[in-house]
Amino acid sequence: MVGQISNLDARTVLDSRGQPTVEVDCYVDGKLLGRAIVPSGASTGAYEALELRDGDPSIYLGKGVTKAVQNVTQRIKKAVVGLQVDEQRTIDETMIELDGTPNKSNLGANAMLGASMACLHAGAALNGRPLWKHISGDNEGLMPVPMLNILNGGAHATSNVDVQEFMVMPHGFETFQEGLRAGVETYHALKAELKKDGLLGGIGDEGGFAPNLPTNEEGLKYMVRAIEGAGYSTEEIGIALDVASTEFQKEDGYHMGGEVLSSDDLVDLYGGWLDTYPILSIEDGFGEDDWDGWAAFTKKYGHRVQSVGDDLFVTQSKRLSQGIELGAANAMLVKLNQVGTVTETLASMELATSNGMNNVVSHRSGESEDVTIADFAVGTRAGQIKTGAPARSDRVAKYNQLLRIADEVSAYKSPFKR
Ligand code: 2PG
Ligand code: MG
Repeated sequence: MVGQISNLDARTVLDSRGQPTVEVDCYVDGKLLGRAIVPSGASTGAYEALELRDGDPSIYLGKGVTKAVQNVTQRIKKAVVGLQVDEQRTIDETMIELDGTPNKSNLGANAMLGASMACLHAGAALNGRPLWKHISGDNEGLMPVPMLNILNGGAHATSNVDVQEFMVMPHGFETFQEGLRAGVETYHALKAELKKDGLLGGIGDEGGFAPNLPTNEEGLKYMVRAIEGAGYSTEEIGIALDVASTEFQKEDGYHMGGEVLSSDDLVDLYGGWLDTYPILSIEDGFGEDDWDGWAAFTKKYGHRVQSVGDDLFVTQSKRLSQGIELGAANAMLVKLNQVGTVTETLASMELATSNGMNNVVSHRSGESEDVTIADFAVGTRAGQIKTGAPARSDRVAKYNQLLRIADEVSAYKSPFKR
């Protein structure tokens, strides 16, 4: 029989923040056919699958991943060697069973996802197909509309801006290449605008500028200035926000802009922003347990804006089902490491789509040269991807991979085209 996993190897490598993370190699019939690096978040949701860290403060400040690496090279390897590498579901189910916990705390979601993605790559290589085609199967690929995070705040910056991500969405273009170019030119225009005002300082974890601003709304104003400064209209390029509000939700409410706001206050605040700015999408506008806040907002404004659950759903079918029942959101953020296997990610996406919701494939704030999510977005026909600013190779690598894929896939259909 050909096509069987003959070995899994793993090691500690570094992510874009200089933190250790897991890299896995998948060997098939004695040959190295697939490799993947696991990303890592900073604004992680409480319901995410567990990222296994050693916790030894003398090594990488407690963030070492030697146990996770060992879990790949010993327990996971033992369980999957001999399986057909292109039977992704069997491989993932074998690992899930071996782990035996609801949150992957036994093997570690980082160990499991590394193995899962390395096998996915190896399966594609075995069949001589590009990864996106291996994922799409009989379906055509679809280029995603990119969300470029050009202004960083929250947990990804040291500024005073609460909103974590101000992204541009070039939705009014015919091709991915044109859309990306418009987004990149807007990034450069933002730099010029900030420079003019003496606000150009460092950049955040995802490559966007990270100025101190008097208010969150000031960030929105800069976004419009940047879009127009680049010579585009707000009809062609919209704004997407990731408020990441779980980060500033305390017992007494949302600590935002120096005030303490209730869920209702936030609904009104976002409503006001929607009236004034070309916002197409708001992610994590409410905290991960504030189901009522989510449902109230989506009920009132869901016809005007994409309401995206990240920390809320953590890419897990169980949480998503609850959200569907409550009408909590109309889109799901897709992060493979929140759930820990390719198969479970695909199942959650399918559940979202079959309930009329959008999927937005996403990077983590800690990334690497691994570009799996670029192919994943095209192959699953998600239609949207957020993968940072066009700055630093950990972010740019994804856009460059999408540009390569765009040589073969031209379909580029924005969910926002009117
Ligand atoms: C998010 C992500 C990615 P992190 O909140 O959507 O931008 O951030 O990886 O830090 O959770
Ligand atoms: Mg988020």
